[in-house]
Amino acid sequence: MANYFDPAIETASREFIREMQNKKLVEQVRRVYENVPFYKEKFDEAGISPDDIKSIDDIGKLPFTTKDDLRDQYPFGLLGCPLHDCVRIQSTSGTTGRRVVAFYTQEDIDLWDTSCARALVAAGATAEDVVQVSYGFGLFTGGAGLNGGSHKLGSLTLPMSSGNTDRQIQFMTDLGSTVLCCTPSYAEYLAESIYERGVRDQIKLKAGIFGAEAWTEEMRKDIEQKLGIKAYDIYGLTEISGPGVAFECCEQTGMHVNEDHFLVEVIDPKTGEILPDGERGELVFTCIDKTAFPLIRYRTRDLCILSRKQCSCGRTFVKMSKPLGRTDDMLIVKGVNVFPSQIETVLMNKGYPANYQIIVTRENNSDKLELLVEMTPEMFSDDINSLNRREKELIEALKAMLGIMCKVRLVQPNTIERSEGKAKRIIDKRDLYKA
Ligand code: DLL
Repeated sequence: MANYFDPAIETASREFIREMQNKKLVEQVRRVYENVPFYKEKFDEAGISPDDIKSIDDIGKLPFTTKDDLRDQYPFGLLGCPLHDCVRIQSTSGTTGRRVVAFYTQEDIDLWDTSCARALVAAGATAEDVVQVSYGFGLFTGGAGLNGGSHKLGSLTLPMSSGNTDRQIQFMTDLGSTVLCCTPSYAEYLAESIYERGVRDQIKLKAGIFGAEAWTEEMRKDIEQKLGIKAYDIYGLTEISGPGVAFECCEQTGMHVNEDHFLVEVIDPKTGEILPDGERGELVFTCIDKTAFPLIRYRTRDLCILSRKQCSCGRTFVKMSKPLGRTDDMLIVKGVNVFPSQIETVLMNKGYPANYQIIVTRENNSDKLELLVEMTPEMFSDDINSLNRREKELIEALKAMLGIMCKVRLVQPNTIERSEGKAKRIIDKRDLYKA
């Protein structure tokens, strides 16, 4: 039987949702025009005044916000309120290594927590549950988001963060965790570790909320079967708040977008034209009631399909498909966003040529990032010690840039295959976007 955290909103009529969105959008557009010089300039340039936006039907008149805008406005240029009204930042890596820093007021955190509480309830959680949050804590939004949602719901919350698998399993068995929140690849790894330790009969899990990276229906079935749970997808991004922008319900056929906070569109990534429901395109979000980081028409670079078909769970919020790909070359490795341009920056800084290959694999449910790097003829030597030293130096510089460990293999000059067209720099053997 379906359950809701905010029944009046989650099952509201489309007319009610539309009216609420109209009102919030009109107010938000005025607020950003008055408070964010970046938006004033952007709207002025596009010849748009806040008076031109009378309802959500006018959304197409507004200019997009892009990842490049975030980079150019780093760190304070998109703030929608005085800095002293903010209580938190969260962050993620951006293109060319510059971080995305998102700000939150207490009200922004409250609406984010509510979004995550809705996701938990949709996965069957109640205040009686023990929620083990094994997403990373810190600047990454995963831990903070689900932790906040679980508090809001009143569940007993285990803020485990990721890693330390022995401790994860010990708490899971000793405290009787019933809901697990982590990346799908970590869920797979935990499942296997539980079997290896022979404690499968001691776990009480009934549901899992897994997201932050692409995962397939095959992975879902595998995790569900191994852990004896229902596995739910959850979507979000730091720029828009974090996890909980959209969440799956009992139907498990796409994620309901929390439309009272986030207006969603799918556009043609080439022309910017709004596409009808059912067509695949780039997801675009507008934060209609956030204050500190109020992005307007933010282009996510995630490719998706929207559906407004009636859902058996009773929720009326639009559903987005699992992300079906990206418009850029961002990789998500161990839940961490990695841009090839970050890797290239490190290589250039260390004097290597731009002949490299990034190979991503998944072994024993754990992502592995390997980098093949060509040396210049001057660097090349058959002294093993000097090669080892070089590899170690690169591994450390990459760890500092990306936040994760990768393997580096230095290869002789002119050994990486040259391409006649676009260089094939990324070989992702995981094949995750086939949902
Ligand atoms: O990954 C927020 C999050 C945390 C979502 C925990 C769900 C659970 P970022 O680090 O900013 O934020 O990365 C955002 O991750 O644009 C997508 O490309 C990808 N992504 C997030 N959720 C999913 C998902 C968090 N369920 C980027 N399926 C997004 C596929 C996802 N990709």
